[in-house]
Amino acid sequence: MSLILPKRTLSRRHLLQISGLSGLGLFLGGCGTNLLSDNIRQISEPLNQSLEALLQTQKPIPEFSLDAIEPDKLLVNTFDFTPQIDPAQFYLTIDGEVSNAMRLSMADIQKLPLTSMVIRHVCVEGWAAIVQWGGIRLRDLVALVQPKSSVRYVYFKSADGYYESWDIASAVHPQTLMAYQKNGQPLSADNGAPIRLASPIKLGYKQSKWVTQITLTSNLLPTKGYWEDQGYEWFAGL
Ligand SMILES: Nc1nc2c(c(=O)[nH]1)N[C@H]1C(S)=C(S)[C@@H](COP(=O)(O)O)O[C@H]1N2
Ligand SMILES: [Mo]
Repeated sequence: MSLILPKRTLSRRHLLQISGLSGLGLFLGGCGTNLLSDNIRQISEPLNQSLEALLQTQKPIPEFSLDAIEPDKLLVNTFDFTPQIDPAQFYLTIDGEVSNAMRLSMADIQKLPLTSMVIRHVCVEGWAAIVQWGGIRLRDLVALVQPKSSVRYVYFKSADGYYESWDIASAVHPQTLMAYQKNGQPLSADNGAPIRLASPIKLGYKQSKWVTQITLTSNLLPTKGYWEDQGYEWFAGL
């Protein structure tokens, strides 16, 4: 079964609005085996006002052209091991201080609007690479779960034990993606398959690979991130 969001569903209007899309139907799959369809039916509130105001102020940063991509320069940088995740068994959980916590399959995620961008990835270890990432805007996922007005931070949990936290403004920036493609190809396991963070506004270590859970919170915990808890800067803006 697939579900077309009803016309008057505010979340759909807001999704289209914040994505800068128009007239594109948003189809969400799921056969009642996950929570998606039920949650979609319950969505009736607009994004909270503080988040709406934030979205209005955000400007995209300039991107590179496709011929600027440097395929050999993106080094695999993994602190421990590469999890092998079966995309058919995979679910991304989005929860925390939200009205509609969700569990999305890759099929669900790939039905949402795809954004592609060519940006520079910068690692503190002294290398950088221009990369094309394709995926869904994190702001669209945030809109779907209906955050409470208390939300200030976003936590990301990864399948290798990595964890990260971001400020909400950076998380809902129009070029912060949950990416499942790299340089026009499906993401490889080494680069974070089935889904990872990608953004031109944060250093490489903020860009969690193998993300399994996204949690919206009002507080920053004493554990802020894998590298941050060993002394790296938390904001890590570019
Ligand atoms: N889950 C997880 N995410 C991670 C890392 C990691 O070790 N585990 N390394 C980070 C660092 S330091 C960088 S530079 C980028 C590297 O991404 P790449 O391996 O796809 O080039 O992933 C980031 N995300
Ligand atoms: Mo890095």
